[in-house]
Amino acid sequence: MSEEIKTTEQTVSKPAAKKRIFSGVQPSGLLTIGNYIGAIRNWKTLSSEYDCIYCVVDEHAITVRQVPADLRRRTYETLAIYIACGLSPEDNVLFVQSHVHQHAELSWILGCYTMFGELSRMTQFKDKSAKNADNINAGLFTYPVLMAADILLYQADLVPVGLDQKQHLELARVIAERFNGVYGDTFVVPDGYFPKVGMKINSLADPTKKMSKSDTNPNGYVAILDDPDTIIRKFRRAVTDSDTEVRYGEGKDGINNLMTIYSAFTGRTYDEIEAEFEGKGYGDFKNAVGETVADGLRPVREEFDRLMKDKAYLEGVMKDGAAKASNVAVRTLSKVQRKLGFVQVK
Ligand code: AQP
Repeated sequence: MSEEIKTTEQTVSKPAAKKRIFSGVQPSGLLTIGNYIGAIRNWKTLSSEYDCIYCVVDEHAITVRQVPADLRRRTYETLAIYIACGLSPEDNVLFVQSHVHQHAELSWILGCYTMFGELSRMTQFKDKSAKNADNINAGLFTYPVLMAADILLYQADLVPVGLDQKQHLELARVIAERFNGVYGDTFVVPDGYFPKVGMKINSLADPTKKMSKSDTNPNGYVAILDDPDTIIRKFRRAVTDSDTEVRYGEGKDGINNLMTIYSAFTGRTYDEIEAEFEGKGYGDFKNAVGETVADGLRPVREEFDRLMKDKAYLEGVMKDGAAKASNVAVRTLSKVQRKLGFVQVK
């Protein structure tokens, strides 16, 4: 069963029953519970309902200097985390961005349909430029164009991301609409999918800022692979306020953040959490959050350890995933090139 999406020059076959999802994580550090709650956990939930393509976006990672050996190791690790979080390679396309060269090619083309002013307004560019003042490279500036290429290449209907990527996703929609406006329907205009709880998990060291895997302060983030003692210790140290009541409210960024994390791991509402910790202090609450997160991540860590011992298996997944992804990517890029007037010889 397939539905034909009409374009001016060609029809693209897509399954009628299942819409397509694309998302990815940069192997730019140890994946955090921000990546987990804001993104990967939801990918698993969506996996049965959608046709899912999940990528390790290594080309994005080099917008910030990476140590080659670390980048290589983290690429394997990120893929292993995807699988350990329950994304089976049989039911999802799992691959590495640099293995499908069409991402970079489409990115160049889309860059010619993206305005300098649009990219200048991206808050992530401003934040990352401030953090990497000695390396404000053009890739950091055009990062959202590559992200648009990632998504549009697969004609994705839905993109599950955290709040920090909302602005980039909106730009991807603008680029798709602009291109479609000039050349006729070419790209599916994607919608964002944002989690109900945990759209933005904040740093434990500074709860007014997003938790980031590239944070230079390891107490700011909890890595998915941190051992249980480390996780519990980091939560015990989490910055809160001078109040003592576990209650969600204004001026309580630290507690609000911990309640969001606890809610994401237990499924409990804020009201239920307040009731659970009524009459108890922050210390008890922090311990409970730490233990719950450590327990929740234990199966992921164990499966990760098992997978990392089998590099050949991971490489097989990468190869197979890249072949499947390429099948779609080739078709989209060729359509785009034809529409642009590039000569194609067979
Ligand atoms: N703190 C967060 N809360 C909720 N969602 C988050 N995501 C990242 N951090 C949080 C979501 O995870 C997905 C992958 O993100 P990414 O690795 O591609 O880049 P990022 O958003 O820049 O994440 P980091 O951890 O902050 O990476 P670095 O430090 O390398 O820049 C996205 O869906 C993102 O929304």
